[in-house]
Amino acid sequence: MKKGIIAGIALLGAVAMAATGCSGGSSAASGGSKGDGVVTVGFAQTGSESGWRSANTESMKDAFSAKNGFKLIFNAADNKPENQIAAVRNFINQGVDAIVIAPVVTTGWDDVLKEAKDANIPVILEDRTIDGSSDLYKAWIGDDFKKEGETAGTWAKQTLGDKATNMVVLEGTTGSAPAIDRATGFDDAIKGSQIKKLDSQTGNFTRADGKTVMEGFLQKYGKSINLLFAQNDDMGLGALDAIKAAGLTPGKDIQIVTIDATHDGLQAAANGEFNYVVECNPLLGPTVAKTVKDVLAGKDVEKKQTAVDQSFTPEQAKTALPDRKY
Ligand code: GYE
Repeated sequence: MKKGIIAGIALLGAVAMAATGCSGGSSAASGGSKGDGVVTVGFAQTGSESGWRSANTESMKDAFSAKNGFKLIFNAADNKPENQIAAVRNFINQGVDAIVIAPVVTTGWDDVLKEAKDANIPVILEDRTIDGSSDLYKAWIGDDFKKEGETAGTWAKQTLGDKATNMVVLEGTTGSAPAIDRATGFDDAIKGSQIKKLDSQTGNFTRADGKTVMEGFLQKYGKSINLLFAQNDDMGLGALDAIKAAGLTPGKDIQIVTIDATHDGLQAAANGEFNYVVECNPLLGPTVAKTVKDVLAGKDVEKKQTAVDQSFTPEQAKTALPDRKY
């Protein structure tokens, strides 16, 4: 088994991945299929909360296609951890060849992942990470959420940090890795600045909740809000409605920084309504599918495979928009 440190950068499909660490091969040396050449994979998706999620689901379905030798059993858990654990148990009972999970939250995984291990079914995590032993899964493929938060926070500090600034935060799903890590990265980056956090509440990564929570912030703090950090584009887009309804101009009266860089997010930046957008690449399907095949073939795979993300000013968003795939 290879050890530690950055092993290389692989360009796989549309995503540039920086890979670190390495895990051992799978015990399923048969190549995974039950003799018919088709690899059956259960995919436990979070739900359908955002534009990012739609793009991720599409990328996964494309990569795990029949044409590529897969039978995909897809489940979306409506962002309920208990639904997702039930879906994984169901995959185990069906005897699938491999299980892919985009974990809604970081906790509660030990028992069901041990059950998968006992059943000799390899588990690959995509998108979100979990707490607990990394022996319970073969690999994780996703984005660096802490770094995304840091990038957003660094922009905020450089743009507004030397004058008294009142910030509100729309958090993602409580207990999810991106909500936890983006907050940590952002808060670290604004340390020593004059940015004060007035309030921080979950908007569950959705437009509807982003709007409702922003309405509450505006009622409570009125015009004293200068900065909004929305942990994803969708909540920021929902907040735009609330800000306009309050008679304020987004991007001017309230500066806005978001994460994801979906087409709609970049469009809001190009319109001058978002001031800065940090990318989180959802096109992980090809890398996940390759990793599943390698694990089932008994090959060593990189344990941690991280997509490389960019960030966009309004001008850069205008340039990027025509080629944006999601
Ligand atoms: O930022 C958000 C989605 O886990 C990185 O989940 C993902 C996040 C993404 O709903 O839009």
